[in-house]
Amino acid sequence: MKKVMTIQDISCIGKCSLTVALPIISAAGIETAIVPTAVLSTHTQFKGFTFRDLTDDMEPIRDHWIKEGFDFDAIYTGYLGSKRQIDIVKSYFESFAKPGTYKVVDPAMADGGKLYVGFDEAFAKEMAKLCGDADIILPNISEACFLLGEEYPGEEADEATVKDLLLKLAELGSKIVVITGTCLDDGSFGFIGYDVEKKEFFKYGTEKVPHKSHGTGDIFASAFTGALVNGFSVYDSLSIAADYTAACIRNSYEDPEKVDYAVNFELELPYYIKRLGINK
Ligand code: PXL
Repeated sequence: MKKVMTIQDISCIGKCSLTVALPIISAAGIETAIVPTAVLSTHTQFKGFTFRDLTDDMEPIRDHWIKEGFDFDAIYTGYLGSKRQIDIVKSYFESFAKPGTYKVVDPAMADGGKLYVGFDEAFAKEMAKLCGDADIILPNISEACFLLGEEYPGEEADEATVKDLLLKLAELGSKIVVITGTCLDDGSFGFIGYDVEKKEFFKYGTEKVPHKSHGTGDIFASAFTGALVNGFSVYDSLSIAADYTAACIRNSYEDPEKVDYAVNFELELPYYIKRLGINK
């Protein structure tokens, strides 16, 4: 069995970070090892959330795993709680990434032009350094701007603006840079990416559903990692992730009993599994 390590928080309620990464990557038929960075009562959209920092556990977990000789097909990082955690994640990359191990960084820290509660620009600068150590980075437009110290052009930024951001992101050092949640010039909604070695842009869009929610970036990154480790190309993995995320958003949009803090990712897992061709 393939094995993925994912490093991010547990928001006990919120359907984001580990509570989506673990079920989605497991559904992809992959053993999923987790490094919880913090435990929150809810994600940070809610007021008054609790926050138990687990930074002090991260190095002992790493050292135990080194002793046990564990290895991984991919290391995927999401929401990290502090600058110190970013440094520790770098040491995880150094300790566990072998040739062929994908390093996927989703710099989850902002949306709608604003940093999530608890982050500042110094944190974003540190995150930019971690992006330099990755193979693939998956920021949304807001995160791309905070990584670069650029002005936020709005969610409806056109393709030329996004491509300009991609070229700047490429200078951080990862091999493939992708901006998620972008509006394409043909009116669809999806991602635009840049392959640094091939010097090629690529893009993919699905029908735009007028519904926005926390956690969709985490669903996208988890579904992408699951597809990639199943042997799909980077482009096909991104497209599967975009289709699955769009299906989750549409499912919630059409659900009269939807919650306002997350999307119905659970109900579309059969679609994701079908796209991966598992359980044929
Ligand atoms: O979905 C990103 C995310 C992850 N973790 C926490 C969050 C958020 C978004 O709000 O608050 C704790």
